[in-house]
Amino acid sequence: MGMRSALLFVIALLFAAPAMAADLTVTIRSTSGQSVRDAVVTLQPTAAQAPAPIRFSWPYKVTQQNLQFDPFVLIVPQGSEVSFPNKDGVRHHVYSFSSAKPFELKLYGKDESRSVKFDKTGIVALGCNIHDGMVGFVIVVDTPYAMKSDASGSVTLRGAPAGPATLRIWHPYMKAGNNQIERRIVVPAGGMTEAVVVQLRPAPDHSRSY
Ligand SMILES: [Cu+2]
Repeated sequence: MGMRSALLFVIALLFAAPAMAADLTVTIRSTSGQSVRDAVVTLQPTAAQAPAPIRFSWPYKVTQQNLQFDPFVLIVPQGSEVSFPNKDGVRHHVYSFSSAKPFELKLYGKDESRSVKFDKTGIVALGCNIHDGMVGFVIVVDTPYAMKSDASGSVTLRGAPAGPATLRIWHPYMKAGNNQIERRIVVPAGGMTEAVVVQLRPAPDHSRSY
């Protein structure tokens, strides 16, 4: 690349960057003061977005290992193909009754995998016909601004457009309609930090605590 084309390339990059992109950090605690992990935070800007393929950095995969779904909560863009590899020495029979994607993957064994395409947005609760204790969730979204909270209860959505938006926080055990709370916010150009306190029900799956 010559000097002149290199310069043009840099200028093109500068103009390609979205105007006033902001970072939004959300920290989620329970009413008992615990950091809440596995909460799904999504931001839906009110202004129409240019349609672009949404891609997340994590694999679109739910492994069955040690009689659990791993990860417990997976966020994928609408239209994604998710693989369900079995790493256990026993067979699993993965299913969902959720309206966003009812499906059934009949019994399959160790080191076998199946996949499912999630074409509608929504919450898809996963279960196994053989092992009642296996619980998991696939969250199908149509926004690139989506992430689940880490062990410190925190999420940072990067590069969100400044302006009005709807912020949603979902957790499988949240005491709220549809396990979700919703806030209308205005994302400032300089970014923002939100602290949210949520009320949780006890986890029915005793292998996890919140
Ligand atoms: Cu199973």
